[in-house]
Amino acid sequence: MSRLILILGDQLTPDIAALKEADKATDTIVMAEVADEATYVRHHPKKIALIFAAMRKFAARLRGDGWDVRYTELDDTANSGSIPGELLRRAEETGATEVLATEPGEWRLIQALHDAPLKVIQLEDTRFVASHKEFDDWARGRKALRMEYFYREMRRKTGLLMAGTDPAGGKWNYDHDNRKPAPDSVDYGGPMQFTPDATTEAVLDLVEARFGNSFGNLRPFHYATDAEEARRQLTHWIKHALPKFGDFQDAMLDGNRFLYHSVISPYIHLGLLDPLEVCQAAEEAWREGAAPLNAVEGFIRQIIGWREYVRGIYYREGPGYTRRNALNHQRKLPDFYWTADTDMRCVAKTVEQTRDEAYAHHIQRLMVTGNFALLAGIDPSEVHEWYLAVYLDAFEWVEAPNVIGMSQFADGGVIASKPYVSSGSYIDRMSDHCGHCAYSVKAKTGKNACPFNLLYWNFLIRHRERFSKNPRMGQMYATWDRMKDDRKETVLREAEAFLDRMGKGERV
Ligand code: FAD
Ligand code: DLZ
Ligand code: SF4
Repeated sequence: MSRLILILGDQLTPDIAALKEADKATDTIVMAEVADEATYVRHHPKKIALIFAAMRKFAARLRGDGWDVRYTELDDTANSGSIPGELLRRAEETGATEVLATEPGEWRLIQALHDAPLKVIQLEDTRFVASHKEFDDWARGRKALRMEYFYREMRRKTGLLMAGTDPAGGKWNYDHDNRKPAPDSVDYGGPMQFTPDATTEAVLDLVEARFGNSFGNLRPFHYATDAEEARRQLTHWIKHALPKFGDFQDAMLDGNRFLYHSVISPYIHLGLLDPLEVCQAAEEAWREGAAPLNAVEGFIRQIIGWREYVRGIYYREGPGYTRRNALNHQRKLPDFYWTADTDMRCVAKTVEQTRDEAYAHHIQRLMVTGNFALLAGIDPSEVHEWYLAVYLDAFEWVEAPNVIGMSQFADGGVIASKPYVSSGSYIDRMSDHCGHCAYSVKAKTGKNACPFNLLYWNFLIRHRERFSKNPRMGQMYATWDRMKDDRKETVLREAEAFLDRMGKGERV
């Protein structure tokens, strides 16, 4: 019996579940660049280019290995525009009656495959440390699903940074040694820059013609587009940046976009790098004395801890997760998320960088654009769409828990035990943005007051009923209660006036 083997744009792994089950002699691989996937949000052009270039190179590799690959380019005249449509077309072409797929990373596509007018078997994606069942077994019966405990299970399961049954160095978590403020200078030049080859250049031309008007600069394009290049970036980063990754993980600098971050998340998600291989390479650097434990543990925690944990939450919480809005936030996403046209230096810098690179690091996403959206009461589904569109590594299974859960508290506390909100003082401590800003971070009220300072109190007071009993937030409410009444009134009035100006589209 001949079957179709579906490989999606983020399933570019030679031993992905569907391929493992396939038979080279009788089965046909289907890969397709389709309008549905390229437009379900207005993806950053760099993201589309990365995916298409990596897909084309992976298809060539599979052909080289002897597979029959039916690849549809976006501009092919017969292109039906959707994944189910392409499966149907290829089934008619080959006489195949069944499709083997690896479960997609988004409910929308899982459902579309389920509803397709031919038989599609969806196999679990085995590129993760924890299976759905393992995560659910861990989660069942727990009152709170805290990442730290799940992470310890993953350390035990993988044996990463373990000394027998104990954690290496005696502690599970070295975060206490991390999170230093921004350094004066950075002795790492950022990720490797790869010159686009003919395949990538052809994709860049296509993307420019079709998606050139979307938010984001397509060129220059220097990201890795195959497994070999991605591995070179990993090796480069381990050698030159991993040792300081932990120390400056949360820092931000006005003149440096990458600091010591790895910029490998898109490569792992696409399947160009294996998450365990990445962690083992980092562990080896520690065992050889080339990187300190706080850096290596911090990095491994992000991958076998956070990455696995958010995936578990996404599948466990089900298809309605992206529509949650526990705080009933209704404001529209301000235009400056697309234009960078704001006097708030930290926000402008993050949006500019996002436009240019399709990349911002974790603290920019969480404590600048995420924090502002939460403080300002932006509708979380609009925030979710923005994040899903603008980042190279944004696939719903990983993006939604980070945005809806961690950043916007829209899931009501499934992921975060308290909302990630802060006034300008946090940004001032961790970055040098405030020194370049039109607003004053020291000013709590008045014309120049940092909007984060005003909105911080506005947020806490709006949600007093929900959060004042949270043991981790009591101190903040006590500080508010000690303030003089006329000061409280000024803060709240100025915060409302700011939101009003922003809502009218005035420059803020
Ligand atoms: P590094 O800082 O070098 O970290 C190493 C690796 O750890 C990353 O490559 C990534 O694989 C993993 N990692 C770190 N933090 C997380 C996390 N919270 N969840 C999952 N994996 C993590 N990550 C995405 O991959 N896709 C997203 O769409 C995404 N959206 C986010 C939205 C918000 C609001 C926030 C706060 C975080 C988001 N993250 C997302 C998590 C994190 O910001 C990125 O994984 C990280 O910035 C990727 O850059 P890097 O490879 O340089 O990471
Ligand atoms: C993100 C994306 C884009 C832009 N284009 C395609 C495509 O044309 N063909 C394809 O197979 N996959 C694409 N993808 C990735 C899918 O959207 C991704 O598999 C789902 O969002 C699930 O993670
Ligand atoms: Fe951002 Fe406020 Fe600092 Fe300006 S003063 S950079 S708005 S935190």
